[in-house]
Amino acid sequence: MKITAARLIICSPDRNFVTLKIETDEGIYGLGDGTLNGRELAVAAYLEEHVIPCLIGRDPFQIEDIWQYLYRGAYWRRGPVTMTAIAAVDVALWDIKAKALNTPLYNLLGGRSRQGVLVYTHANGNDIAEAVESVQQHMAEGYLAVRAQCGIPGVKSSYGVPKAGKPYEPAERGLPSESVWSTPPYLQHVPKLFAAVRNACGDDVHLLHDVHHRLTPMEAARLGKDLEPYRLFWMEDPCPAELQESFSLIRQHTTTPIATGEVFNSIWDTHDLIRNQWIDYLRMTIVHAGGITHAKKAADFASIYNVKTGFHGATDLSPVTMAAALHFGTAIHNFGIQEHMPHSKLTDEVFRSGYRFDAGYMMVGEEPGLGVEIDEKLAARHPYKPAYLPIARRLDGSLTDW
Ligand code: KDG
Ligand code: MG
Repeated sequence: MKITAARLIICSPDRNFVTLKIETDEGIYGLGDGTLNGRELAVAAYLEEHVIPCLIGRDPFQIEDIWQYLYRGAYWRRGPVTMTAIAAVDVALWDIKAKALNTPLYNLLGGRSRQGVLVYTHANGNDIAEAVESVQQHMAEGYLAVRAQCGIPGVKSSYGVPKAGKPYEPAERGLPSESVWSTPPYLQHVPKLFAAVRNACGDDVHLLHDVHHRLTPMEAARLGKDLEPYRLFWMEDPCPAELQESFSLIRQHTTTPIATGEVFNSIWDTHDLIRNQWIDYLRMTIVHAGGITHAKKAADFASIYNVKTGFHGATDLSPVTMAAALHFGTAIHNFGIQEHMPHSKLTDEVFRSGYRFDAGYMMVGEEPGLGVEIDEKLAARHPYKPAYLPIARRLDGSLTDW
């Protein structure tokens, strides 16, 4: 089999997505997601100008060799743009191979290890009462695990809280909006949120919280300790992770489990965190970390140290990535949980997928490959619109991590 063409479908069915379609001489094609929220066209240009011309004529079954060719062959390594572009190619090749062998993708990753993939979704509210109600609503929908975020008194546009009753979507049209951040009220308020949620929702639901990189290691240690009575499933991204040893300090002080890595793009971002057992869950995701080929190596490495996966799955990861993550989670042994933020109706019309939600779990379909089709005509009716993630400033005006 030979790759005969590869092209990009860039569209905005309620939010922006970059999708790579790779075609072969046998009429089989594969889809890969190349969406990097707020930086979409950088990946598109990388693919268009530097990757696609090198793919034509290659054997799509040589997934490992093509991965190494795009990674080592570029000389310049890593980075979110490069690794997202490589992921788009990699996932499309796995899709092609599974379709050619007429089997669902999970069968190429070791076969089925579990019936369904445990997922968590997002609950949020402007205040604690609204957030509690939102957790209860998601439990009523069947979710067994829920992330809870709420507005913090005195903090404008708190992370994770939707504006004007819309579903939560951080990227906004126009230049980046500015939000305000203040750590002391946040540290006071979050334990109160989880006290109220546990009290109203009982002991059985798994509760998660995303700190979104905003604390210092010592502040995160304090928060982890204060949350211990509420037995969280995890505290996510407690502080920025460029300095992996920061997590040693958090770990010494708290038994609240820790998840990190949604902004990682390589196994090299994770190895101190994993081999020192400073984290419990790895958030690094297929689309931003070189695809299935690289994520499998990271997950296997993590498995030696009892670290499980908890892949990123916000709406900026397209249904193509969601399907890839679900096949991956169905197959690997050290799967932990998968984030599931449902896409809009329009997104799901453009990307028709075979997966479905059932009583707290996501089930992959049995279609060959990923089980996702793209409606290119509908996609063309929703062209790309520039949008950016917000930035955050402290009360004194200085820039901080959003
Ligand atoms: O593009 C950025 C979002 O995907 C991110 O802010 C969402 O932190 C996030 C999460 O855990 O879903
Ligand atoms: Mg997060």
